[in-house]
Amino acid sequence: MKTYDSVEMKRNLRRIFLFNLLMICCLGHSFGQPTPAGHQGSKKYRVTAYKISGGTYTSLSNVAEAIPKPTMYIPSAFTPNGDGINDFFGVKAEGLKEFKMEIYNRWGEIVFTSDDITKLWDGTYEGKAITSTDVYVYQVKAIGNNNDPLPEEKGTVTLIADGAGE
Ligand SMILES: [Ca+2]
Repeated sequence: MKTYDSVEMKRNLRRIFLFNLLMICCLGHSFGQPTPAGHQGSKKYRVTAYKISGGTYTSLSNVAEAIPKPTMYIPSAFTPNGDGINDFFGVKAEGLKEFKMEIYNRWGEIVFTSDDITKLWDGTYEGKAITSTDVYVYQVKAIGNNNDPLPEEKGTVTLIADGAGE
C-alpha cells in the first residue's frame, strides 16, 4: 500500500475523478465516492467505479492512505460555569503523536498540566473552582505523526467566571 500526504491524495483523487468522468462520457460508467476506512490519524481511500447502465461490472482502485498534516487550534477563552458551553479549555488538534500543555497563573504557578490531548482544564486549581475572571498563560509542545515537532505555542486564555451556577 502506498502512503500519500493530503495534497497528493487530493491530486490523485482528482485524477481518478477526471478519469471516471471520462469513463461516464465515453463509456457510460459512473464513479463511486472515496471510502474512508482508516484508523486514528490517517484516512484510507478506495474508489469504486461501476456501470450506470446496470450489469455487474465494478472496479476498485488500490487503497491509498492520506496522513493529515499536524494542526492545532487553541481557543482564547472559556467559561467553566457548568452550563455545558465552553466549560473546558484544551487544544483541538489533528495528526499529533505527542502533546504536552502547561497552564500558568499570573504568579507563574502551574494551575494545570496535561500530556493527554483529551484531558481538558475544567477551570479548577487545587481542586477548587476559580471564581474570578482572569487571564492564564498556556504553553503547548507537540510532535506530529510524521515525528516532526510543531512550533511551540505560547499564548493566553481568559477564564471567564460569570457567576452562573453559583
Ligand atoms: Ca460555560
